[in-house]
Amino acid sequence: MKAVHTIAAGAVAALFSGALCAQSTLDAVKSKGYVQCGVNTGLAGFSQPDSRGVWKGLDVDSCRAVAAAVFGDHTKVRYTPLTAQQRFTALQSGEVDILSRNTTWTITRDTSLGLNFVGVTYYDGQGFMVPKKLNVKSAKQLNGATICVQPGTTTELNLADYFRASKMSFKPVVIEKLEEITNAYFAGRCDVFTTDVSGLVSTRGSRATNPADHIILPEVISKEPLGPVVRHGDDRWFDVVKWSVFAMLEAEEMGLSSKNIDQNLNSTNPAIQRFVGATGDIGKMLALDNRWAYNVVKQVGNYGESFEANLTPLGFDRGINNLWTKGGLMYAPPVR
Ligand SMILES: N[C@@H](CCC(=O)N[C@@H](CS)C(=O)NCC(=O)O)C(=O)O
Repeated sequence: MKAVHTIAAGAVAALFSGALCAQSTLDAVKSKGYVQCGVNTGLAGFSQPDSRGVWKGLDVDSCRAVAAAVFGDHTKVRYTPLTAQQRFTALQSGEVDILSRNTTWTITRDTSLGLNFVGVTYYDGQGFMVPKKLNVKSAKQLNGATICVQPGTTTELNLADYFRASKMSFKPVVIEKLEEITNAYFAGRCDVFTTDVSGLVSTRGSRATNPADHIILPEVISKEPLGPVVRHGDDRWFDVVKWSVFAMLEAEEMGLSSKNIDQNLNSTNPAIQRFVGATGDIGKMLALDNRWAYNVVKQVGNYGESFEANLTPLGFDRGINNLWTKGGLMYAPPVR
């Protein structure tokens, strides 16, 4: 018995020393000089390269916020476009440091896939889009419909649940690539395209020949809280990513923006002084410069600025993604 105990204790000690000696993601990111960020292959408003090849969007801004916090330079990000099916393996294998790609926080992903969701950057739900000419007014009229859906998504699972619960049948057309699935839908190869409502609004606004020819049905059949994700087992990196994202929300709540944060560097408000790093040592707690949050807001903007720059032009309302102080769900824990 004694020998067994000794071996077990030795194994545990070895495991611990291995874990403690392994280079943390923050150290690895600092030494390579950039954050490798997994993003969508091209979803307007969330992550898409512009005509000059510069990645833009709400999900991209989470990556830029981390780079601003870590390096004081929001451009120190490299992007890996990932389909829904590729995304978790890319994060688990270390190919990317963060996954910021319209990914729904679920218990399965948070536990058995070995991931940590840092928070929610967009509260969403699954919907259905149909051509107006089909004259469908409700999802309850979709019995027997051909439905375009992407594999490896919560969308696929919710779709099956919803039709079973409603005692309806459907014919799935399962296509992995966004480009191909939207082409299939717009070419009439399926009657319906289903995904997160944000994905529907985005693809309708950016890819339909005439957006007004397509309607999004009133039923929202699921909760899809979307947010950035990191790997299990690296709490310091988890903290850095989490607070970089929270800083954008906290800034909006405090009335700090990229336009006015410089004027606030000499604020007499103690909460603002701490936030911009004029007092206290919050930066040190994160192993970052004390100007980490200032850099996020100065270079990337607050959450509302990102929303307005990326989503408002596509017709998105703040809705439940407004701050809790304005009737929405967006709430950052205190930066203190
Ligand atoms: N939020 C859902 C769905 C996310 C998702 O992948 N949606 C599709 C439709 S907008 C997409 O982004 N496809 C792009 C691609 O796979 O390249 C999830 O996390 O499973």
